[in-house]
Amino acid sequence: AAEEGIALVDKDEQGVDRAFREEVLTGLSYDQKAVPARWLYDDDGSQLFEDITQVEEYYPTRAETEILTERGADFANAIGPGRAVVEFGSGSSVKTPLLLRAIDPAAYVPLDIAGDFLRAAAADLAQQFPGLAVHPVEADFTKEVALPPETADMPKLGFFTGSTIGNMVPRTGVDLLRSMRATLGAKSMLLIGMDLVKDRKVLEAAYDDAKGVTAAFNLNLAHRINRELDGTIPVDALRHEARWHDDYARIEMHLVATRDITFEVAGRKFAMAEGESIHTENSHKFSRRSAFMLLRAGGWTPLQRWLDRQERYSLILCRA
Ligand code: AVI
Repeated sequence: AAEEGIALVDKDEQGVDRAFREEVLTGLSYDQKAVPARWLYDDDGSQLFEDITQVEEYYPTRAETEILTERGADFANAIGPGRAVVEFGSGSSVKTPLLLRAIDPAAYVPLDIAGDFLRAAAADLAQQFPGLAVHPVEADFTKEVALPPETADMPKLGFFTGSTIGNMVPRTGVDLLRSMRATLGAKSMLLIGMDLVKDRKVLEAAYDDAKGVTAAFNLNLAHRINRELDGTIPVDALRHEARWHDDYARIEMHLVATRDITFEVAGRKFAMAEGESIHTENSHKFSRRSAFMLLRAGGWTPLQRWLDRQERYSLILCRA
């Protein structure tokens, strides 16, 4: 059964996430304004991201689901039963049942920063797998996380889907992989999704869908800043933009000012000239070599790699 979960997010007396305030204020004071992408995921943002995974142009979720659906026997062989599956940034955990059914784990530990969303999803999953111990942990998984004591003696399998590693610059990605290794322990494995470099038109469309769901996801960050940090950002003066940056092999999301604006956040004043932007997300894309190099730098040895039929996306199994 799902537990209440352990709250590990640091909030002040007003319930404001301290790290959110610090990182927004710092990021808005840069020449190129930037807010780390993890702040896109409050409860509304997490729901909007789930909506993105359903839009026509956004292929990564479908490609990854296809691999998880069709390669169950491979995973069972390569991973074996009895592990505690630790899912980093579990969200609504829609892909999780595919893996759990394939490998027969001893426990499931979803980690996510969006607490309400996490607990609802964990309860749902516990219902689908009545015999499985489910221990949700509300945590910022960019740092080492203390796992529930019930899982102490079980070998772990980290599960990090969706190519979320691509949302980090390589240096941060390496730090995260190393934290994961510290969280999971010496005998652990990691199954990680990594999206592949491809035609830039396909990539730009995936991050700027015709229905405007990705735009709403990006703009939600400005709404969140206004809601949680006493912000006065005129959201109607911002537009969503997705740009491919070839040297960095990444899609960048920006909120671009459509006119000169001034606003306040947490009592501090900011200004943006027309055309200036807040950089809100990077989504790096990988080749086989660049993926393996990043994983090795993070302390993981790649063992096996699977692609979807159209070869747009990869799932890679590593050992610590
Ligand atoms: C969660 N992450 C891997 C998504 C991505 O593809 O970079 C977030 C996203 N941003 C816009 N669309 C999807």
